[in-house]
Amino acid sequence: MINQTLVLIKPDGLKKSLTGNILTRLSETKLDIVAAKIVRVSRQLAEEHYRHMKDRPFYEELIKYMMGYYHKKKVMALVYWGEDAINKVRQISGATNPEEADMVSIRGQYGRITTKGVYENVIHASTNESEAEREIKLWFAPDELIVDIYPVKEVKSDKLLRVWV
Ligand code: IDP
Ligand code: MG
Repeated sequence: MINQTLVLIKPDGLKKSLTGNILTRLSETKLDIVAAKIVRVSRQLAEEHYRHMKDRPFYEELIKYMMGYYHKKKVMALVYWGEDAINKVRQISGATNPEEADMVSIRGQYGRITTKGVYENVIHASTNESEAEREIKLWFAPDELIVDIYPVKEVKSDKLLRVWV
């Protein structure tokens, strides 16, 4: 089944200069990248992304991690699309806990657990179709994807826009 999934290269992945390595590993899936950008993560975005983790003891540390506690406060967001995209990307990413992850998975290769107990696991990947839909819509606007994955509507807006001079 063809589906799509949100991938985030988390701040530790960027800080460790792993962007190229992670994208190379992901290219093994032979999936298509249909959207990509660098994002500065606000607290609001981090909290919305991880809203299902709110009751966990490590929640506050997790939010700080996603906002970036290194000077490189950014993540790379991508949408991968193709046959069984969600499972393929989860598979190559590895288990959540980098110590338990298969050593040749992305998290097994590059992740670590901090002394504060945060799983710095360098990559996020959606786990199922409804999570992927929620997350892709959270991180991307329709026009940032080169394919129309979900239905869109047109609205008139008098919002102030920044344009090139
Ligand atoms: P996932 O990223 O494999 O889908 P989730 O359970 O959705 O795993 O957790 C979201 C993120 O929260 C993980 O990627 C990891 O960074 C962090 N996390 C999850 N469980 C723990 C934990 O037990 N201790 C510390 N951090 C955790
Ligand atoms: Mg998850």
